[in-house]
Amino acid sequence: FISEPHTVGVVTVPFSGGQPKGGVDAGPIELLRFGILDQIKGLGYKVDFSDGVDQYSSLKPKSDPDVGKMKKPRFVSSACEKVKGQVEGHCKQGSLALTLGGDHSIAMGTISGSAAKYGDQLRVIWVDAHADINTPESTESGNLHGCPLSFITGIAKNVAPFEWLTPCLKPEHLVYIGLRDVDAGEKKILREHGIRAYSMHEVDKYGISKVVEMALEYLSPSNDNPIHLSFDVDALDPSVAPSTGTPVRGGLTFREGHYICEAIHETGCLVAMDLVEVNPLLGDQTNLYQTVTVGCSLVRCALGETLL
Ligand code: B3U
Ligand code: MN
Ligand code: MN
Repeated sequence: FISEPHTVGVVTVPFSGGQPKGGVDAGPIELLRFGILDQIKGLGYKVDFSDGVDQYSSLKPKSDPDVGKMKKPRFVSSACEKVKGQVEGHCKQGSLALTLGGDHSIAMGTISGSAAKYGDQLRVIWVDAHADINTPESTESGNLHGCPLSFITGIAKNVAPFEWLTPCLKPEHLVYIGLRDVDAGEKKILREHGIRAYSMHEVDKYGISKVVEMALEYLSPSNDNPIHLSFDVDALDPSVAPSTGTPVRGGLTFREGHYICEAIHETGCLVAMDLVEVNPLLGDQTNLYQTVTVGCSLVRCALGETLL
């Protein structure tokens, strides 16, 4: 398998319903304002942004009471179902699907969308401070941005109102990089399902290049599987990406984050990328500038900017 997209299909998801803080819905607008589309074109890609900046407020149900512990479940479900359709459309046209969030709950949609095209071949690299694999039972916060992977992997089954979502990723087809804030319930899930995780401890111990090498070798020993990169900016250290809802100290450096994107680009197998949890309303202008520009440059590196 070799992915040689000439076109990047951009999906903007101004959505914040998977967590309580306003502002993350303005992430896509800021990334666009800082010129992410022209930057992608500057790398030689065509940009398919035919959907424009989508509105999600119209999907908001009049009433959305908690289901068990889950907060805003109907809103999150319908937003993710819409995202799935868009990402699936881009993937099926042979474009690389780039999704700009929005909070990380939207990965239920993005990965369902790329899996609709690539099926069981798909592999996911989840770069995050958090494991985002709580089930509706294990979640302490009830925030669905902490849960997408339990739905996608089918560790949480038949969850109403997410009937449209069918499990599409085996736990062994997922790898984490950057973890440092994992709930007790999530640790149990990771252990029970034998999920491969490189936390900040492993990044310190082996160095980022070895970690990425091990992750890729584990996921795709012959380097022939399509890869979906889901990048939460809170994986980066808060000194690098401060404008995000749940910053955790001790994260990836600027270069470590970029190295991950560059190495994944080098595989030639990247088919989809999410960039999520940029919240322009948190922090001052300098924080915003830093966070949005680092987001843009991660995307450029995943698309091959640093190739000499
Ligand atoms: N694990 C916690 C915290 C969290 C997850 N994702 C973020 N924060 N960004 C939870 O709420 O499930
Ligand atoms: Mn996340
Ligand atoms: Mn996170």
